[in-house]
Amino acid sequence: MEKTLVLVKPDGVQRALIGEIISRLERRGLRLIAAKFMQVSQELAETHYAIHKGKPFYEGLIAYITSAPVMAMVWEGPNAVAAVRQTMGATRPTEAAPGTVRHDFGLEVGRNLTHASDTPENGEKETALWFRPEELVSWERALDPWYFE
Ligand code: D4T
Repeated sequence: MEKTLVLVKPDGVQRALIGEIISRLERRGLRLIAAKFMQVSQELAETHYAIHKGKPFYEGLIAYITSAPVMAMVWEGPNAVAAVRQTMGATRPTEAAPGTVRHDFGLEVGRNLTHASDTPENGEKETALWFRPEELVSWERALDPWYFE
């Protein structure tokens, strides 16, 4: 089953939107398999955002993600990566479609509330970066056949 890392970033945590965001993913039919509320270390932030090192927004991005706790989660499901990115909306909230998390709650790219893996490969890599294997819970929901074909 495809996996994706989802972070409710510090602005989402401070604005008490953890429940709203989890609720949208649950209602979509995705299955939660790991979660932890944590303060992100400088080292983890730099590894996670290594691809952006050197870009003008990099320092601000690291400061933002380490500024308060995050809710880190792994969700799985068919096409989980595309489904979650669709639920979150475009990176820039003013370009996100109405009904998405970033449209409904955001204004600025540097306060865009969530992170979600952008490819299935990165879903696997980011899951391994943020969670130890024993933190992933393999389980079946009683209603899985009503969500998954
Ligand atoms: P994340 O990784 O946070 O889910 O964002 P996206 O996958 O949607 O977008 P991204 O990797 O292009 O950007 C990572 C992160 O950097 C911030 N950012 C981005 C920013 O502050 N200014 C910018 O101009 C861009 C492109 C927002 C998300």
